[in-house]
Amino acid sequence: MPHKSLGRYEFPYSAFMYKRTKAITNTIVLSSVLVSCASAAPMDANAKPNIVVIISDDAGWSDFGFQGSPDVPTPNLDALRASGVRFERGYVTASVCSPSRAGLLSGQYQQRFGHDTNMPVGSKHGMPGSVVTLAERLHDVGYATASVGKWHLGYEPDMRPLAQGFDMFRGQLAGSRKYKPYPKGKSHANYRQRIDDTLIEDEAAQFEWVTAYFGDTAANLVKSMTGDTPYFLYVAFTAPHTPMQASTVDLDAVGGEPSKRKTYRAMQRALDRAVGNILQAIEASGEADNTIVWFVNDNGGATTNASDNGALRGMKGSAFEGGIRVPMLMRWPGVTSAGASFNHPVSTLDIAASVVPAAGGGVEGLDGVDLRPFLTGVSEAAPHKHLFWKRGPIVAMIEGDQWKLIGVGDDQLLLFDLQADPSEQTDVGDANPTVRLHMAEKLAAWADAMPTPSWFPSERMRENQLKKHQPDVDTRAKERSLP
Ligand SMILES: [Ca+2]
Repeated sequence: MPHKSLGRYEFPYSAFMYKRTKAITNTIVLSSVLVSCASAAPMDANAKPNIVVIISDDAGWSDFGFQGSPDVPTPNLDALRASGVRFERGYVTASVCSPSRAGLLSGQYQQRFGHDTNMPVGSKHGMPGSVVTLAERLHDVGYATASVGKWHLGYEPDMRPLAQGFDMFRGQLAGSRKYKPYPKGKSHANYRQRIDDTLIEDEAAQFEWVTAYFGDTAANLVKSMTGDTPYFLYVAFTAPHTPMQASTVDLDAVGGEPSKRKTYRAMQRALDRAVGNILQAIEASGEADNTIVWFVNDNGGATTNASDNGALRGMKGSAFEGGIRVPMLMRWPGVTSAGASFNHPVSTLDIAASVVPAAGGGVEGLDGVDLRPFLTGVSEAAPHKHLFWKRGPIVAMIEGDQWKLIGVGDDQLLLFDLQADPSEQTDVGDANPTVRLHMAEKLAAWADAMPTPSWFPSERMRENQLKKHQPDVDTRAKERSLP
């Protein structure tokens, strides 16, 4: 395991050179000069790839142009899709924000460290400092690392970004916040933006809208990355998570009568534009050919934000596909083909398992699969034999491309044939008792091997989880009534 230390890393990089976002003018001048120099030099084909992971929050399965949405245009993300692969069956490791991020950033099933579910704002719980993160693995092999946007992985000092492998943090600790600046003179410590670990006292002097701020900040970081130091940039937007807030410009642009859906569409518009800024900065850096870009939504469309989960059953918080199967794109020059589609199940666990070895780092303890041979066609098999989920009273498992088992409480097992029935309408357990039994044993063995969760969902959330997997919750309206 890489050495784990607390506190800021003493990493002599020049890449992340700007210290204050309001010093952007200077940064741009400086980095344009450096970018020009870098572009003039021939690129080393063996150079370690830059790695950019971009996350949206609570978006619906259908709510992107590249997912076929008729009313949510996302031209920038569509361009990313056109230049890389779309994962038709991309899964996150949890149906809610915090454990999903814990799985992605640790590269492990987050249950291994008791992080099964969300923790309250300001809680002492979170992803333990002892977990070796993707950022730490990359940092150990020479990467400059930056986290921008929503953290939501813990509030204690040893759980914050600077203690989890990131050289820099430009974001907030809490899982959501209002989109406009907080006023001066109030605390809002968990919600307010930070520069590393220092609260921005006067947010209005820094930005007007937090979605644009995250995009601009990430784009400026890309511009500041120069020379031989590879970088890992993790950008977690809060859009389109509640509160439902959109700027007048975006509301006017999407048109239509005022409604929650209209606001949601405007929030997606702001998200796509901010992602576009990042992608543009990567292009302008001259290093797009050596930069991996991953885009993924963190969990299913939320019950509260007017998202559209399309044909998938369930929403955020559910083990049905609508809670855990998400829009996912990736561009990896030399590995992915432009416009390709990948049909086998993949997981956000595979991000670390794919990029860390490409960066020359250690993969010990990672739960994912290196997707490169599957994406290049070296292997035609499915990357995963099994994928597992567990949160509160619900457990689930996918086997191969076909079968999905959901365990509800102590006494209910639901079996679905995802190939014949991707919307999970018909429990086929009684018709396939051998499959059900075999999978139940496998799932129980996995769940039993995990430690007791470090904290638990509230009793109300637990009850909602049980209810939302019952057969009578068979409409979107009923799903929405159970957050
Ligand atoms: Ca979320």
